[in-house]
Amino acid sequence: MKTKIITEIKEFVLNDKQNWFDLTNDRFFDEPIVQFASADNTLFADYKSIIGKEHLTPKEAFETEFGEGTFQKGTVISVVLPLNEKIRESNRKQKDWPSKEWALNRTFGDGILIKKTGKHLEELLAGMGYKAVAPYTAGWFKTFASSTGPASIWSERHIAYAAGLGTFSLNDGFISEKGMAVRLISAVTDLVVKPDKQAAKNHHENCLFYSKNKCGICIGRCPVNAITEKGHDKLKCLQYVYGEDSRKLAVSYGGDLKNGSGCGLCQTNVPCEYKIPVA
Ligand code: B12
Ligand code: SF4
Ligand code: SF4
Repeated sequence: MKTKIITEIKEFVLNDKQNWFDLTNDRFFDEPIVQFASADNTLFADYKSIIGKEHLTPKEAFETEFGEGTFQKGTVISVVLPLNEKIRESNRKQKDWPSKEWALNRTFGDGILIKKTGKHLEELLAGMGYKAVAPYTAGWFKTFASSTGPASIWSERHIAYAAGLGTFSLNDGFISEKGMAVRLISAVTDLVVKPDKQAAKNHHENCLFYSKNKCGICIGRCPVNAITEKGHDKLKCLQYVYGEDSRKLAVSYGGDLKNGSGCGLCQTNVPCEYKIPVA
């Protein structure tokens, strides 16, 4: 079952017609990584205190979609979508605003393919006789204001952490085997499979700043000083990444006003851009 799901998701992402960027003449996303967490993983309950009581457990997410009492046991499938080299490369040179490639990926890559992959997971599981919901794609998905800034009721990075796909970092970004310049999506299903192991000793292990007491290069990459040795100022970041200037920039490049340009300078031209930098 696991092999079939992994193979199908890889094929879907690599062959989907919308996973093609004329500007770079290449894909938006390269081959994904797919891993599995048990819905019983105690981390999901811990997230109620780590993130906020609004954050859903897999059972709550599943039952929000399919109704109370529908979930007994199951699995959370988490997918890492690595950004293509050409998009990453274009953003490495940037100092203030993201490159055209990065900004247009927000509209035509992130804006379409993250959710499409989630929907594909749902359809794939349905075809195998199981129910599945990708919370990020659901009509009831929402963000909320937590005590530390904007958060959501289904944090893809925390889900990926539970599936053993990587860890967090100084700037909050999730560092996977394919680095930080990745996007994430997941689904909860009532299919039960053997979960992947959590290899990390703690939730910061893949970041050089915490593991080796060095680096901090992302601090200097941030154009609005939203990153310091104390961490990431989400409100400063939010204003820059999705503020009015970012929206205007996205439109000037031919992208969508609503999605804005993003930024991601802290995800490119850094040692964790496309790999785990901790040897
Ligand atoms: C709200 C949001 C934002 C907010 C807040 C970000 C944040 N840090 O939470 C703002 C607007 C600032 C933002 C900015 C960006 N975002 Co955003 N955003 C989201 C969204 C919608 C929800 C995030 C969420 O729920 N956060 C919850 C809070 C609680 O997370 P946190 O504070 O980082 O968590 C900390 C604590 O839990 C703490 N902690 C303390 N004790 C413990 C114990 C344990 C065991 C653990 C695990 C953790 C822990 O460690 C964590 C890290 O410091 C997600 C999509 C999704 N549904 O997940 C995308 C998402 C996080 N964004 C993404 C991206 C790409 C961006 C941008 C690069 C913009 C762009 N596209 O150009 C910037 C990058 C900013 C940065 N340095 O991270 C990607 C992340 C990819 C990655 N590799 O990390 C996501 C996952 C979208 C996606 N589907 O791929 N974003
Ligand atoms: S650039 Fe360095 S300090 Fe910043 S997240 Fe990456 S490894 Fe950690
Ligand atoms: S996304 Fe941009 S504004 Fe936000 S922390 Fe990273 S570099 Fe700074």
